[in-house]
Amino acid sequence: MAAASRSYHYRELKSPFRRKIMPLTSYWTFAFLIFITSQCLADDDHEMEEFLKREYSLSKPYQGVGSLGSSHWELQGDAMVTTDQVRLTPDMQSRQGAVWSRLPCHLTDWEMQVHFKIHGQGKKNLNGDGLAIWYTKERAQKGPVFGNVDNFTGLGVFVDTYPNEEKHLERIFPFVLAMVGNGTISYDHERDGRPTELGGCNAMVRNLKHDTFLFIRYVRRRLTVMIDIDGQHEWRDCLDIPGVRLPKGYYFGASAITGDLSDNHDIISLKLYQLTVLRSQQEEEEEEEITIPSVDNFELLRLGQTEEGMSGIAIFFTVLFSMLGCIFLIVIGLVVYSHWNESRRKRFY
Ligand SMILES: [Ca+2]
Repeated sequence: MAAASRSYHYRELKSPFRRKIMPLTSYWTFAFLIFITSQCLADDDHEMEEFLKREYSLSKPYQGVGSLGSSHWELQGDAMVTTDQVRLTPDMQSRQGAVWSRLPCHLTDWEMQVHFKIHGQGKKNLNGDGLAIWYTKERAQKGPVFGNVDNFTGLGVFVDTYPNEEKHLERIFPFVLAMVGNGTISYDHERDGRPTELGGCNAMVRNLKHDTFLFIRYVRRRLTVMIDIDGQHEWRDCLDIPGVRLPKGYYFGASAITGDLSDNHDIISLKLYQLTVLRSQQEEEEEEEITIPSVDNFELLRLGQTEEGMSGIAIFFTVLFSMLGCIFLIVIGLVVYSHWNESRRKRFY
């Protein structure tokens, strides 16, 4: 039932939450479906409406993208616009490119639909490195994490096409993975981001004839990622994590990088929908301002914050007390030595 409610045709429906007008004869079927759906999707039982937000969306014909000031989107690095796509990197070695929204997003609940394409000459596992979709404080900076900066603040959803860590044979690549950073956590490239991953799924997305999509939904602090890569127009669950706290006012972006191995990393469209969710008065009151990204019950993030908080003040006091201790010991030593020397002299005379 859940799978059925998530299947759709792109031409008429772009989201599982798009409302349809039903003929009167279908009323009872509709009512029955609503009842069943509400029973199946315990978390989706709140009424939702969605609106495409053009200012945060990127689609053909990419008018003005990349030129100064005339678009909501900015190109960075080797990224290029063509009539059919925004090419983040070409299928060439050592390239890095990105496209970034110029506007900070202040929506509480949203949904991003990513239409992308990864293709190249490289045979299986001789291609790299993948692309990333971002909702971060930082924007338009070059770096090692799929072309973006490390120690980022916010959300990253990665389509990792190259297995750097050879040991984990049980994981099939390409692999889709989500990570939340608070500005102090590093992405472990050599381990394909495993130490900091929130969850993920494998996704055979390279060199496909049909369209491939990624769906990122952030509603009521729940992060859901789904993929549609089989050409069936059906969303497949990838990860679903409650208690994800993301501040407002961050930037959407997409980036990609190639190294010794390469691929064409293309964005065909980024469509951002605002979701209006009905909240109870109690929920509204409990809603506090989030300033640092975090994930409930996820230790790594908290550890990162503690380490950061300690580093400045703790190091200062450790050094200060160590120095005071050394001076104290030297003074005691000198006093003992002079006493011993004096008593020795007295005995000598
Ligand atoms: Ca990798």
